Amino acid sequence: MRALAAALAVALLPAAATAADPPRVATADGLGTLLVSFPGAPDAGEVHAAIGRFGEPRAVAPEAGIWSVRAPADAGLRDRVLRAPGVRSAEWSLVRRVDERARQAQAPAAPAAPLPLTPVGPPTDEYYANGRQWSLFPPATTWGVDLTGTPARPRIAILDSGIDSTHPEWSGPASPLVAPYSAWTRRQSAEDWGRTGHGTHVAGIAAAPINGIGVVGVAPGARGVAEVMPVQISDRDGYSTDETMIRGIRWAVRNGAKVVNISAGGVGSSPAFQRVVDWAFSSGALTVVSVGNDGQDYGAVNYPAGYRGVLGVAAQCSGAVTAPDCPTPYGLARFSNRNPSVDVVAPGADIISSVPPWVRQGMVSPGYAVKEGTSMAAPFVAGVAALVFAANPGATPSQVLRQIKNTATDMGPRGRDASTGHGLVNPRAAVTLPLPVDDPHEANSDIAAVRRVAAIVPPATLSAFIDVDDDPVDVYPVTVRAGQVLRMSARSSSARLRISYWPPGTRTITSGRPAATTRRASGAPSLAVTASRSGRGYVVVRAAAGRGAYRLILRRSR
Ligand SMILES: [Ca+2]
Ligand SMILES: [Ca+2]
Ligand SMILES: [Ca+2]
Repeated sequence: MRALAAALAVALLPAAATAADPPRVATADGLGTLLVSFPGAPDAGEVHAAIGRFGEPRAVAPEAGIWSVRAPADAGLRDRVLRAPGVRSAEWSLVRRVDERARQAQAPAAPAAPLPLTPVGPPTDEYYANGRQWSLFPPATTWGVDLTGTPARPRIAILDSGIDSTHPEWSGPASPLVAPYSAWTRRQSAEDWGRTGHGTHVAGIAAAPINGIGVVGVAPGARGVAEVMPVQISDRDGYSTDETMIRGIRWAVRNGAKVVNISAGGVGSSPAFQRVVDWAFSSGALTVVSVGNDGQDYGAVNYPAGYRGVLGVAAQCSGAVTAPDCPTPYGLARFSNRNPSVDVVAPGADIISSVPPWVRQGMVSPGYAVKEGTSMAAPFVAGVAALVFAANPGATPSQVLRQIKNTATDMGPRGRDASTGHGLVNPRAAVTLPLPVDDPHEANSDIAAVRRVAAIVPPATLSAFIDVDDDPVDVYPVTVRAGQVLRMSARSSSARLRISYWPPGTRTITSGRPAATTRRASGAPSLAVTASRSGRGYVVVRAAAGRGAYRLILRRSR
């Protein structure tokens, strides 16, 4: 197993952190991993019958119908697998990379202008008490230790290089670490093996315990109260693949994580990965992802940040002006990607947190170092998400996702923009304001996501939420009979909608054409269609503009 990691690391060698590296297939010994998705959740026998001739199928996330085959990475194979019966999608597992910035060799940035020390209550943890953790104090944030008081906080899974369980923040009988797992070795152990201690650093930002030493996390971990799950998905050099990430997400969700942090990404997307994100969302877990450090205006979208239903996080600067990264105090870091994957901004430059003892780069004292990157911003938001879940028992990922976006403080151009999304995350508002109503049908952006949802039998009236930027498509399975007239209408006061109808047998609404669609988008579209076939049809509501609640009314003749 170590050999696998070593072989992969070698194969991936071009490690230069150039902007927007092209998509790269993760290969070792000329073999690649083809991620294959099926409708529903077929069993091993069915999968073997479909694709066994291409290689031994391996379960990756069978609950979401995701399997893989290892095979020679040649272009023709994917096409052949795609033609196999029942296969919905097939893509090579691509390489991802942690979103930590390599700090320049020059002297570390001048320390931030000393922050006025606010008397903040109990934590005596050194770097909190002396104000070094600027990201937890005004004017950067509205976070306060009082927001962490709710006793039961959900498990946060840190999908990364692992967490150093011998570190004073993470060791001893009070250690909050639970259910460690390595998607590389498949063992239930996830010691940080990263050369930069990336995972231990990310974990500290989200959840370092209040224990009188070192640093304080946004949602401080504590055994039995706010637990932290180390899931190893990256190799020693910070590289990961779609397959290891999907295995990591599966482990996290099956072991009770409510928040999944991924501080890594790369270009190139996959329907199979989207499906796993949807499955995690429907299973009650919110995925928080860094948007990447390529720093390009409207540059290529990185994944998993770009998938629907994940919270994409960009990086905020501290009060210290460090050209060229941070020309504006508390502004957006120049390295932070600017594109539609950005949902919110959080502190991501000059961030001190825990690291394993061998890490020297950026070291402030043994076991503590400063890093920067959107990698550091994502776990801040993961911590906020955990606090929102804690303050609202029973909250769904859809509610927590929208709460964090709705309560963010606008930055840059007015309203949502591609550089800063909805703005700077506002922990106090997110934790203390009432949650938005649930969007109970999510995740429902394509047919695969609603595969296990019972079909609606008209007449029925549904309430849901839609957003042209973040949640533009809702799919509803509906029972129809040949010859029946199905009448669909929607009402929204804030979004312009379009309705379409797709007949039984449709596999995806991302290609092909609907059987019928409204001509124009409006606040009150309606559509009638005579079903030509009986079975499970699909009513699709799309937002052409705006966002907000809507009602969908379904009726049928006879
Ligand atoms: Ca601490
Ligand atoms: Ca804005
Ligand atoms: Ca929706």
